[in-house]
Amino acid sequence: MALVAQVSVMLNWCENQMVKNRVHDLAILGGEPAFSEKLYVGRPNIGNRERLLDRINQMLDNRWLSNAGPYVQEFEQRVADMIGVKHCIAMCNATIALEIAIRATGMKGEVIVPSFTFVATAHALQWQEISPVFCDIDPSTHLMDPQKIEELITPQTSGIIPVHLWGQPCNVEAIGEIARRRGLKIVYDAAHAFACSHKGEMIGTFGDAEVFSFHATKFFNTFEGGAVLTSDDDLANRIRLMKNFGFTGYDQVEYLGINGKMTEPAAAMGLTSLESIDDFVEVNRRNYKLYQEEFAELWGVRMLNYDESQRNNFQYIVLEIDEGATRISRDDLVQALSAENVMARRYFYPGCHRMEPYRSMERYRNIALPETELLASRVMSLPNGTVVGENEIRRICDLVRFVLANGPEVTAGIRKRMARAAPAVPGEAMAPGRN
Ligand code: T4K
Repeated sequence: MALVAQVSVMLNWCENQMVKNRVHDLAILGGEPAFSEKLYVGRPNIGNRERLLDRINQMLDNRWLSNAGPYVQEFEQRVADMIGVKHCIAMCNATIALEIAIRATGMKGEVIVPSFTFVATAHALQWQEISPVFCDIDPSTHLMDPQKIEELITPQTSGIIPVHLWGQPCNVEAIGEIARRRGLKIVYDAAHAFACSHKGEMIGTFGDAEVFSFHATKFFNTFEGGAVLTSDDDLANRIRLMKNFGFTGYDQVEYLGINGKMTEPAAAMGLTSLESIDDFVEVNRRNYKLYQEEFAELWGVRMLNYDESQRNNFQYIVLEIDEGATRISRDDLVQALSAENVMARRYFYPGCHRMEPYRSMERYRNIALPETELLASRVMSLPNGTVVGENEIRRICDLVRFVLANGPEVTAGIRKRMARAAPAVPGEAMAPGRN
């Protein structure tokens, strides 16, 4: 965190001549919102509409809407080629893809996962009555700490699900070595990491299998969608059968299966998104560089940096707010920004272990995850993608600076308003769980 004087910043924006030079100009304290429309984290990127609609029309003419149709097959082939794996099995979403990969790799008993992740990572295990064993993170990367994995292994441990959080690669070498030595399976949750690489190899090629998410909020989407990638022929075959009820032919079922299929419209969107993927990444990268420049010298704020020697999708703009230095909490900053229609998010507050069903379960009662707890209290994400440009980003950054420069006053103003609005209800202003 670089040092910079805590000076009062006057916001003087070209658009609408919006000026905020007193704290009471902030929308949370009664002023006008800086943006007339909400700026979301996770606004979908849309590729070439004409191409998408052509594909959808073709699909309607063909009357082939699901069940391994031509678009799904083409999409799977293109993704497998792009990543450099033998098999890509497209699915309806990444949560089901994780569940199927977990089952197909034979995980059971206990599986080690980070708590600092989207709750789907843990739920994919618990849904199958496999216990997630939460591992702490390395605070510099937010990724699961391999040294701590080893300490959590018991005779019941069958696997590890590390998460390439924010598109950053996990320490695949150290985790792979532990798994080999201790006879454990690895399925990487690569929900954030499509189009990212590690030491020149694409994410999607590591572990027994990797799972991408193509949800609407990801920089690359198929509306809803996901995929399992693997180069293991037997595993791929099991996964293909399991995502289609276990059918091996008409009227013939070989496995307990489920319905995890991707639909043709989703694959049509995926093929169209693939045609624009380089543009999406370039926009994210350009925005990321701008945020980086704007936040370079902001006392008490650390922005997560990506390793630019590797491929990255630069989707997530992640800040850590050190309240001791900024004199305003992350939660108050997020509230102040939301009132301005900058819908910053507290991904991944409060950590899975503090969500149900885990927080009420005996086995998680005395769990110690100090780095996860600290990070969950500090972290926030800002909007990125094709819906924000230079003007919006400079204004968002001006707002962040303005709020931070007036931290104690903003905090006091928020408390005063809260006390007036709800004098009898103590506690958090923001609901935990959804952040
Ligand atoms: N593993 C990890 C590490 C993950 O992050 C995720 C999903 C998964 C596994 C599971 O993947 P999927 O099964 O979903 O494929 C969102 C997404 O729903 C979720 O996919 C994603 N991670 C997570 C990080 O973010 P929420 O609860 O934040 O969604 P929501 O509805 O609040 O939307 C986020 C923002 O996006 C909103 O502020 C509005 C905007 N938005 C959303 C949608 C759906 C739009 O502007 N347009 C839209 O169509 O979970």
